[in-house]
Amino acid sequence: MKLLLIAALFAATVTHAQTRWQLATGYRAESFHTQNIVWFAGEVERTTAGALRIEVRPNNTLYKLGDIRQAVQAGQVQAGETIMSSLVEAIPIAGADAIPFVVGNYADAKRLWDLQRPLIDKHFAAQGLKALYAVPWPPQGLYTVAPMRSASDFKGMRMRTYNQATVRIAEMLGATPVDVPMVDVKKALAGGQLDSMITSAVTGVENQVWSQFRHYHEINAWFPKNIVFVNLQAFDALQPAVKQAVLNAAGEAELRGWAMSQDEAAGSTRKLKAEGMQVDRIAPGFEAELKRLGERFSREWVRSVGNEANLIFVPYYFQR
Ligand code: PCA
Repeated sequence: MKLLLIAALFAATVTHAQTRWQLATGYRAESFHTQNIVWFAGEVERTTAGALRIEVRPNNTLYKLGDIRQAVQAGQVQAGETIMSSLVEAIPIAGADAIPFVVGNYADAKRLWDLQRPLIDKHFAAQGLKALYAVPWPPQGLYTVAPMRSASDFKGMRMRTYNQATVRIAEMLGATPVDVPMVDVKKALAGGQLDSMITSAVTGVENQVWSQFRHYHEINAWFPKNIVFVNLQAFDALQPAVKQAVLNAAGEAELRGWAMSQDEAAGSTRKLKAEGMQVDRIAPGFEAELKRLGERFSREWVRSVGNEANLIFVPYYFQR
């Protein structure tokens, strides 16, 4: 009896010393991003001997993807993940990884992130947030129900969008933007609501889009990143050793996540082919049209973001 009591008291002290965070994300538990977060959380728990436990809440169950940043900022939930380019209203520079045809491979995506990160850290801190790590989606390709020969083929088509950049691109093509969260793409397709979309091969596989989309064009348009972050006060409240453990695990998660993304890129494209989709490049004329559209997008973007755009793109283009 006495032993039990001691054990209970001990457990109570340990529980008391334990911090618990919840981490909200809008992507499915099976997504490679979420699996990486779960792995990260496990590392944090292990290396802090249970002093910090991070419970991952996927699939929009705690907060919807679009509300996660505000919820973390307001301290309603300690941590979250979102797609960085969805933060452009609060942090314009967060859209740097969703500009068409700037980054065409993972090495350049990494160079871009290295230049973008200090600015993201600064803006996050000013908003009471701390960025932990970011991981790219595989390259963004173009899905269509029918073969496309030129930009004018998109007029009046319904194009699925997931951030402000994809909305602007749909507008430039004369298509109708339809905002569909990643986890609802399959449903929207089954309901016949979409004629095209720009996203990764892995997102196509997760939503089994081959039932509707027949074509996947590998245009490598951009490499958008998901970012994992935490409320700054919650982070600052941790013991120094625990903080360090979180940062170490975040560094590892970033490296691991980039490798996972590359693996997914190749595997998912193979899967799309195996399911009978036609995977190819687009006709040169159409490609040239898309590149011009990308240039127009870049000009608009730089103009709206101002000087911080130079802090990224002057070194990106001129200091290799
Ligand atoms: N998948 C997510 C974002 C980018 C991607 O590849 C989506 O389609 O919403």
